[in-house]
Amino acid sequence: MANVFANKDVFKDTFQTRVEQIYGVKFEESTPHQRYFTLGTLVREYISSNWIETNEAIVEGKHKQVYYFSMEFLMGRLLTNNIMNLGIRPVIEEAMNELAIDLNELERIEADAGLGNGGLGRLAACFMDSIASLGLPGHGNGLRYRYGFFEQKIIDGYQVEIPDKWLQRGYVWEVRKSNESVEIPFYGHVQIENVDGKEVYKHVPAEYVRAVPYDVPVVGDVANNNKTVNTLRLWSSEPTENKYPDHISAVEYEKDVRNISEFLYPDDSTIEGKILRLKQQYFFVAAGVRWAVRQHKEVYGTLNNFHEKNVLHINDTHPALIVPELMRILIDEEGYGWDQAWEITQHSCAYTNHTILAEALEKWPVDLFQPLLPRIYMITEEINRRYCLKLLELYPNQPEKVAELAIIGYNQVRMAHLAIVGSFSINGVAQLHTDILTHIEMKDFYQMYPDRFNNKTNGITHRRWLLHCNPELTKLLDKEIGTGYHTNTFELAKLEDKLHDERVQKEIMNMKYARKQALANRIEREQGVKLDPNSIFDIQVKRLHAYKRQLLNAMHIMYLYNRLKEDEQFRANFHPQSFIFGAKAASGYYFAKKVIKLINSIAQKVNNDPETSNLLKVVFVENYNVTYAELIMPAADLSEQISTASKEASGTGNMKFMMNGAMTIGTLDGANVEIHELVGDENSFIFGLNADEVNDYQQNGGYNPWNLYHTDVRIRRVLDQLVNGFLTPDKEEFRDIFNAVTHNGDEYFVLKDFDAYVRAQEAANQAYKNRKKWTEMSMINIARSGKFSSDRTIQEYADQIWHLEKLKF
Ligand code: GPQ
Repeated sequence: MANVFANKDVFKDTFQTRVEQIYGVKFEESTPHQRYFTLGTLVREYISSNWIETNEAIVEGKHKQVYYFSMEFLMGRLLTNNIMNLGIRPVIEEAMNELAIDLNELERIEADAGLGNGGLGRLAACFMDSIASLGLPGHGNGLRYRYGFFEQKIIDGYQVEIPDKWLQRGYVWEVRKSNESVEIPFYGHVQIENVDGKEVYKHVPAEYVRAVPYDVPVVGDVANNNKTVNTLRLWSSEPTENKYPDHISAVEYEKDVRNISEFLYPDDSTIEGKILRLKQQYFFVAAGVRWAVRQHKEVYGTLNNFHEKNVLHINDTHPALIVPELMRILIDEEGYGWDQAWEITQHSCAYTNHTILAEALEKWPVDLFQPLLPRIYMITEEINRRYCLKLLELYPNQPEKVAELAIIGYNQVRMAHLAIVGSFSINGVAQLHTDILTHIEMKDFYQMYPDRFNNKTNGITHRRWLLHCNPELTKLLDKEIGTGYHTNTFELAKLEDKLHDERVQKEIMNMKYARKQALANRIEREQGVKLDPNSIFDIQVKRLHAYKRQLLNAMHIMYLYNRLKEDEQFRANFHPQSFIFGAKAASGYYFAKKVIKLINSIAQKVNNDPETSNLLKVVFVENYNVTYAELIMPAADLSEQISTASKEASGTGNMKFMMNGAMTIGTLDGANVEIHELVGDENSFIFGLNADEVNDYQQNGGYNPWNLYHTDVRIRRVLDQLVNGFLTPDKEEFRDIFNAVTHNGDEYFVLKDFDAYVRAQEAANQAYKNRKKWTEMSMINIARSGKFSSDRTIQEYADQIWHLEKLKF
């Protein structure tokens, strides 16, 4: 096919013709949506040849591949990403200009694909981009939820959730591959047959669900002659004629079946043991494993070398059923004996842990698991039995230890234990997190399998989080340090040579001002609050969770407000500061929703007080998502990373902010530790308890927050204001927040870290007044952020875990 993007004239002609052909309207009368969809279609068609070539190159080169299994892929929009990675943006831009079409407007039409909750889902999306951009063969495997992460509205200060109908107008990037559908069995029983004197197990399911794949191309950056287009395969559940249970009607069956890929579970902090979620997990795991197995057999005709040519990556415990599922295929369908099947399985699987929070560790009640997946349960039991025999050797006469470490215990299947036992590699997502895993949370496993554990500090794709979202900074960097950093972010270090160059400093200041203005414009347009780009933009955007301590931020603002109202001198020395929040709370998470209401109540009070409104502004942005983040990340001066030390496994927003020149105000938690190592005390504002201190307190039953309430007048004042009608007429509105940090022991050390946080905030506010110095600090942060490109992370996965080689075309 002729290259329609070869030059602007060819593209212009084709584009207009195709709009008319597809929609049967004159080009001049076509709608922006029709134009967007046609442009997307042309780009997808253009991608096809490289997509085919990539798949051929994998087969011909007999390349090893990774399948990244994840319940979440928070992709955001893809048009800009794709045309930038393909290097065709200039041609399109020029043509659109001549047609008097605003390309940005077309880009804004695309729905934000929000098939994930937060960090874990966005990490998977960044990884997809880096795998393809490094020319590595690797595919995503997930669920095609009909409704993604809910849309958030704020009404009267409260969060209201609205279904996210992202597919309503069609999704231009996906290709339905019905011919590659597979049938996934559920329920029923296991039958034992005698074949040639050998016992053979067979699952006799009561129902099947059809899994239909929708493939989305993952386009790598074409730099360095890279043509890689990998596949993100998302499975949709549909009814099958094959077999459905006799006791329900066809209508009910159809409804049940469609439910499996209907909704993303909107809670990533507490795991709900719901059968639908287990169904989702087995559904996309079983479909994905069949995909990998079928592809492998087509090339090699045997599964003997499956583990030499494939890695099945388990993104958190959600896809851990890969382990018994692959065992089932090898044993029941391919006739392998247990030991060889185990050898292949255990050498195929790798697992990443993303949290140490106990409430987020998945455990499935046996009563729920066994009826749904009888054969998988049986295999899991056998894996457990053999593993417990080993445990018994290690811990003779310690049955309680064996019970504690078993895969099945107290009538629950522990998914983390299953993933650890079944994988050749287990990694944490930042050095501190991995240290906590190996020394505390998974200490016994680490002793058993020291060689399996390793660290892979997270990263973010600089293509989206710098080149795409911050055109001003990109242009400036291109001019000052060349474009080498586009493919090797360590070259950002060159910016340090210009640290004291006043012209460059000025340009950095202008860049920041422009990005702040752009964010301020949207906030004013949508929410009616006017922010001054000369004020400090202090931003906390992430999921709302107690451990992330948005409450600490909010309490500090209340303290600031009090102080500004009554301390003349403080007031005179204070640089205006704008506090911006963005966060979604899980629908059933009562405390998190209260904190949203609190922030909005503070905003009401503070923004409408003429005495302070020039100094202090508070905004809670509505519906924070990937697309909004692209506007927010470049606009920050201060990046709030204030989780209770030890609780945030890594964080990735911290990296996006840093790469765009924000200073971190944060605890020594997750990857903040590594940011701090790179920039030092002079270029970050670190405060509060460290992970060891938090741990020590926790070992000793916590601390007594009442002592702080009674001895720190600032804390007492703010807490009293929560319950005395200061913010809302209803004095009970925030009673439970008051209780959480007092009567209930302040689990997340909000009061304990309050004083340190106030001092760090003061230091930041004062530092900002010296704009020249601040700009140098900002430049140091940009210059040293190269490590946090997910290209670095993925290269480490590829070299040290997956053992992948770059594709040759
Ligand atoms: N994370 Cl277990 C999620 O976003 N969802 C989850 O279910 C779990 C972890 C986050 C984690 O909280 C962050 O600290 C990490 O940066 C992120 O995963 C990616 O590793």
